[in-house]
Amino acid sequence: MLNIRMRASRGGMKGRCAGGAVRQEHISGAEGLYDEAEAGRVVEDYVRRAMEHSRGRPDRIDIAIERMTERPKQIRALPVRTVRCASSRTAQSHIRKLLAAAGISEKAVNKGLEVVFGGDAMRGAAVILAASGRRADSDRRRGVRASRLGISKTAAVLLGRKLRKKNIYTPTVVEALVLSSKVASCPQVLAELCVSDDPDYTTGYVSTRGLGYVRVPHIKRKGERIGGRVFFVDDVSDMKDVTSYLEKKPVMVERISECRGVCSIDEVIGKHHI
Ligand code: PML
Repeated sequence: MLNIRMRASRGGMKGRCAGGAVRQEHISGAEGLYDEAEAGRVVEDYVRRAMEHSRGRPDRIDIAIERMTERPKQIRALPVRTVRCASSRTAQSHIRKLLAAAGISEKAVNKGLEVVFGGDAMRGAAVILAASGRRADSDRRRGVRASRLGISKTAAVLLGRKLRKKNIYTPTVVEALVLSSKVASCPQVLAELCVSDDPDYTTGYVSTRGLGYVRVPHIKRKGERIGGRVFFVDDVSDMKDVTSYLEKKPVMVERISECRGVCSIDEVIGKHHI
């Protein structure tokens, strides 16, 4: 099995932004776990996606193809729903309630909101200790990147069908759900908060094992360049184990859960799926 990853960017200097150098602008990215026979088709598809992205034409596309030496762990996708939300102010209140329901302290939530709305673009996710609110990722600019993840063909077809029924089928939703399902399968992770850094994409999510993948519309205002991801972890976690699982362990979504439509925040918080 191969892990194929694509990252398209424009301008700047990879990995450096000190001394006045301009940081690379991220255009798009994608990854999955595939059989070797699919490599050619997937690379072609990724290059086309990178070239045709609405954020503009990249001047650099990095493709990495890596053979997995370990069989992927098979997981079930988180159940999906969308919380009713009409403004970014309501979104903030929903985020607080959802994270509190997962046992994240107010201190840690404040820190998480600071990361995603603070405007400091990171390539990976910030890791925050759920009780103390302390940042636990060692490289603050890079963070931790959930990777070596994918969805099987059968699961992708089933998921596509379920998401279409709710009118939310897009590659963005599928990829975010696959990533958040891997993140939630990491035993030390209690919750994830995500706000897209795409200025035109205003739906984010909070995901937890208990509540599932909860989409939050209007998490930011259109045109805002802010965004980011936060993984909230148990304070006693060994960060080496967490990072190694999230970045290196191959994980494949093989089964799909329920996809519901729009629910009120009380319905979301009052009804746990496990
Ligand atoms: C991203 O990858 O930029 C974040 C995507 C968030 C998707 C939220 C959704 O629409 O379900």
